[in-house]
Amino acid sequence: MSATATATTTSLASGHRLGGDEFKPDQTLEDFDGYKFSPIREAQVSREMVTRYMNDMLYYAESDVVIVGCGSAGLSCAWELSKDPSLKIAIIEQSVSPGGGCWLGGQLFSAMIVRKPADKFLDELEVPYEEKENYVVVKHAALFTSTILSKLLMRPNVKLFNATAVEDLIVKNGKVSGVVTNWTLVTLNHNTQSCMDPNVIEAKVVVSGTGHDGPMGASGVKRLESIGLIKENKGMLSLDMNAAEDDIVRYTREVVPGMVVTGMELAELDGAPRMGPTFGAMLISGQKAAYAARASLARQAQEEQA
Ligand code: AHZ
Repeated sequence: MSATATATTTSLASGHRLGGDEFKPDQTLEDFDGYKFSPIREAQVSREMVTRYMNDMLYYAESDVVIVGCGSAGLSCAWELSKDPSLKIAIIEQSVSPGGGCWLGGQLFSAMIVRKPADKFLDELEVPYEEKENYVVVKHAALFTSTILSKLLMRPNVKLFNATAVEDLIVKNGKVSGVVTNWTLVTLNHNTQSCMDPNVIEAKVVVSGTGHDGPMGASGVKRLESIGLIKENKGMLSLDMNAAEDDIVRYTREVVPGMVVTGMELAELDGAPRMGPTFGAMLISGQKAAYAARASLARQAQEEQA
């Protein structure tokens, strides 16, 4: 063992930490020899996870806003809403991995195109990009997604429940008042086991951002149609980037009392064209959905006082 390694091993024992931001050219592979973790009991690990999760379930059983779907629109909505620390925000994502389609650009290529002026949203998040005349290019869509996710999850008023699916809505007197949830693995197995009942989260506002039709896509507006709260889903139209992005932002709204719809789910509801791999409309639709949710909360508070 080299003299440097001996010195570092000694300092490791006294609590010195390897790594850090700086490149240390004199540190070697041998410096990791003798690396020792603090002891832990297995039951302690279990208790730490379970108490946190159960406390979150208790706390978020009554949320101000539940966001269904953690794609680019749902994430952008959550980011905007989380700026108000008084709001309790739960995000429900059926996949283990949050982010929906925004880990990649079109046809599984890496870069993400965002048309101006939605680059302001990237500036706010400090996501770097290459500037072009009418649009910007983020070198990898995952750079946007990982940045917004990490900043969002650091906010104290946000909880992400992933691997959890929304199976239905709570509706009372024509107002959406929450969601019906289950572990996604259970949701996917309702045809193999009889009666695996779900759980519920009450919410003053539900924001549905489940994307266009697909295995679980557009599930919010499909349910609204099947229970007669909306007349019909017109179905997403063929691709037209220029028309589509403006349409999606314009259509973002509280569709029925207590339920705001954002992102590509709106294309199914309102018959908007798809835009393919340009993401600006998802970011701004998410942002507008947050404003619509806040307006709904304010209106409900007034109604309660009257
Ligand atoms: O897993 C879904 C995804 O992460 C999740 N989701 C869907 N149904 C759910 C349910 N419960 C819980 N019942 C559910 N989660 O919702 C997320 C939707 O993300 P997305 O990326 O598919 O949709 P988006 O509207 O945020 O972004 C669309 C991006 C697209 S699609 C498109 C085109 O096809 O032309 N162009 C763009 C920019």
